[in-house]
Amino acid sequence: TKEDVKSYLFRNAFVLLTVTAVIVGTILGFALRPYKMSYREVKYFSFPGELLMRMLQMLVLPLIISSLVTGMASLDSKASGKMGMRAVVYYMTTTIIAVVIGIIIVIIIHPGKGTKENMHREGKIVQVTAADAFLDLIRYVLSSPFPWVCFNHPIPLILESCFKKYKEGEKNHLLIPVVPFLFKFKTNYEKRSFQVPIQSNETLVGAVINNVSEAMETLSKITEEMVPVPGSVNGINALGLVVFSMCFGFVIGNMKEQGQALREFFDSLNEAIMRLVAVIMWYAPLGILFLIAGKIVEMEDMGVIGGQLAMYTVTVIVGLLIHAVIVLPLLYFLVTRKNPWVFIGGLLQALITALGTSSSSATLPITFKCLEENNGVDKRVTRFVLPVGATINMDGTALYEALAAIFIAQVNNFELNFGQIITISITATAASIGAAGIPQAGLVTMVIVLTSVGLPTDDITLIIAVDWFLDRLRTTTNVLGDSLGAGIIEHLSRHELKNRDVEMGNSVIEE
Ligand code: DAS
Repeated sequence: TKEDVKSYLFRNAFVLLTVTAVIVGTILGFALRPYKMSYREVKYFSFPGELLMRMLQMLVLPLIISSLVTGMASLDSKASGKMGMRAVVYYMTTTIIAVVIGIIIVIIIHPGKGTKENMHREGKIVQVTAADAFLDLIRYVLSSPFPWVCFNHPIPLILESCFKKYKEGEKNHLLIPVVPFLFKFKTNYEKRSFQVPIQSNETLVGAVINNVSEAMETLSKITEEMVPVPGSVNGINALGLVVFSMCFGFVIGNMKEQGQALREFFDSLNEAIMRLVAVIMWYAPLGILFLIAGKIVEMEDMGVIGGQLAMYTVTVIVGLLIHAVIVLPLLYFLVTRKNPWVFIGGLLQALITALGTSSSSATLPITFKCLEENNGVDKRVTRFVLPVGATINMDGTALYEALAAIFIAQVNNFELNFGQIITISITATAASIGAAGIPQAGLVTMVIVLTSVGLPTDDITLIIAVDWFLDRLRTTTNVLGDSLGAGIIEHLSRHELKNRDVEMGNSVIEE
């Protein structure tokens, strides 16, 4: 019908606008570089981009809560259990595949040449035994499955002091001295006193929050500070909030009439937030344009980036492309027998937003919109899996961390044995789960991977120059992984969803 044609054009005009924004932003950025803007000028110039970032951040918190509560409330325990299992299996499988791709690619291309001369660095390698590495790993897994350490620009400052301290420590090959230090550094630096889980028990206890508003406050801190604040570091308890929202949703889902008011409240809250998202989406192209242009204006001169770093960048791009363009679409096709490219086409706005913001969390509102509206994914699935996926499922980050660790080994002429490569794959997986969905979080959790095999953590500084760029690419891969995952999980859960529909008389959940 005429209406259909109109809405089709409307949607495509929007995609076109977003793509144009990326192109214009890139051109504008390069065109303005010769003018060598000051830090202050760049800040003013990037203002429209920062505005977009803040608008998205504003919605993330209520979106996570309302979507998880309504998502859980709309499923019965059997369906949510099964869906949860499928999500976990999907997350683990794709993350491990990503890590393997990263490792294979970096070994084949071999971007690191065994000399750090032209990389202006010298560092000593701390040898660790296999037993030490194993202990590290166990301790890491036990002590901080979700170390919500969040860093912002300029990272070198923070890392440098961390590593200095780290080197002075007695057991300098162990990770343990580093993690508490990161947190301590955070507290000293900011003189803020909110709790950060450090020990295993604290992390686990932290999953049960004792104060909802406090947990929300810490979560909003992270998003608030995604706007670069020099040297800011933050810890949050998002896990607690996720767990609370899920429990709450589960309970009101089982409350029959008594729960009706709350179900309707959260449903309507979710709906209201999504309407705000729809408005923001119209502003998104402009914001993305300035986010990209601003970043290009302020980035370091490309001439500084040496041959090895250029090779490394290419290697990461190849790895991410293989995962995002071949593996994930193929997996989607094999499971659903549907055309993955049609699905990915519907996600374009979310992918470009991820590219512009380098944050899966900030992209979350747009991801919701694309999946539900363009791809028609069941809301019970998106609400249930997206908030969790955006925090723990990071294929791009996992691939990147394994690849970067091996690159650093190559640069140091450090022969990795098979056991160490396995250790890297396990810690890279853990580090990607632990990384928060904010800009450059993966760079920080990489400390875990490097320490596990005794590589010098100082060498993270070798790759910082290109990280802002690679971060955008891995974030896009992360968002793609979450989204295709939602499609796959919906397909696998179709029977449970249908049964539930029948049970609920087909009208309770959706409009
Ligand atoms: N940029 C992060 C994200 O939002 C993760 C990372 O730094 O790797 O996905």
